[in-house]
Amino acid sequence: MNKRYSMLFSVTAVAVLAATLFGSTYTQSQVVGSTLTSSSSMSQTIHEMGGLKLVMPQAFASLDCDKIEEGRNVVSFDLYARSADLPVMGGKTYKAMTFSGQVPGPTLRVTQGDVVMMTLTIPEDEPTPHGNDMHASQMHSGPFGKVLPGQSRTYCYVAEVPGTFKYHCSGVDIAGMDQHVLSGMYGMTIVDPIKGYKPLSVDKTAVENGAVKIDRKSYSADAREFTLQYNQLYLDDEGGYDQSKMFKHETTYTVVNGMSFGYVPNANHNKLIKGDANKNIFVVQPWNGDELKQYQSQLLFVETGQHVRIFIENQGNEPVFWHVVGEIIDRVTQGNVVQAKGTETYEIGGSQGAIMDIVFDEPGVYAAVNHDYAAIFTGAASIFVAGDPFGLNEQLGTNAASYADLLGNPSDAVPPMGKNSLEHPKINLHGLYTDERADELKSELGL
Ligand SMILES: [Cu+2]
Repeated sequence: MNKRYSMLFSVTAVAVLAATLFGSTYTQSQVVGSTLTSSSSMSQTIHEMGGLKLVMPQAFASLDCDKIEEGRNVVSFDLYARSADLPVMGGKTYKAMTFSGQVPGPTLRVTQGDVVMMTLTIPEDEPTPHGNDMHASQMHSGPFGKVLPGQSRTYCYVAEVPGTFKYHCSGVDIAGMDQHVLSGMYGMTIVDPIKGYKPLSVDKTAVENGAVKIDRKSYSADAREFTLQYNQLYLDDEGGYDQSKMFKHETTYTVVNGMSFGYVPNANHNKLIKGDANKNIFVVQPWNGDELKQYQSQLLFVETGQHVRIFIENQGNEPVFWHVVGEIIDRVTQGNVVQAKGTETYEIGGSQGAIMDIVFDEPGVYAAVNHDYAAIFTGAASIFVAGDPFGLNEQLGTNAASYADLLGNPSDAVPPMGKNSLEHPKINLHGLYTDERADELKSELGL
């Protein structure tokens, strides 16, 4: 468990004694919505108290934004909070809470040693305060606290440790934190190692003079990159957050980058591959059609023989048993430490990240799953297509290397560029974005 959380929750046990409590002007229904059905003692107590404020100034002094050492690169990261109804499968919507109008929130990418200057703004019309806890920092959300509607607050930290890290809303001084995070207020920070990523070597075998030998393949650190963030939705019949389901681990949907089955074929793929838009290759097809709305599913395209790096963050409440059907994960890195090589599945616990390096050798369709059947069948199956397994190049008379050139990759699975990133040939709008955010991104992406 993240040390900040373990500290918070052990403190929770003696909350009344150890914390400085204060009254809140926000009612419980404003803080947590009207869907709180559990009267579970401790979180209920925190809600009733209006939140927790932990005062430990010595242990968690933040970096003074006015006193940053010369020579450090400062990266500004501006977020705003926006509650909105966003779609889930079955033509319904749920009561989402977002950073900057999207789930997950924008991905921050920095280099080890950079200063992050994060500013959270809460618009006047937001129904509740919000906070932010960035796991790439080494201080908890207590001193940052809740930011009230109409206000903004900034804090600074040095991103000392490379890897992938969660950031998330800390609720209203922790009250409602579960609701805010499980409704969409989470995102990822990628901290690139100061010396860049390590080259990848993969041992294969080859027959030489009638004998089997190791045939080591080497790949440069430069890779085509993706981000996949896993979470759950726990919903009541009206699309509100159902805390009693969360306590019982009754997942309504499993989401990858905010959506269930967000990376499966859409009508255009079906037309190309099956010759008929309605002949679905994959049976669970949430938004089929030609309109290419931001929510419509898309596929993840890679080349064969290409170094692919996938930044994963488990934002949720359940473990992720990360597995690619038909592949072996060539390397798993956490922080800047290689944890595994040549592994079939790698477990990523809640609020934990990992960097997966894979080379897809054969053209084909590969499903990246959380190999927990409850997760697969509620949304955690994402399709990678390597090379040209359907012979589309011949059909279309193109000599593109793969479908990435023709059809493009979805914007919500593509991280900002880092020093070892290979540029995606084409990027399409795709993601759990509000219409306002989708319009902003369209102009950013030049679509
Ligand atoms: Cu929030």
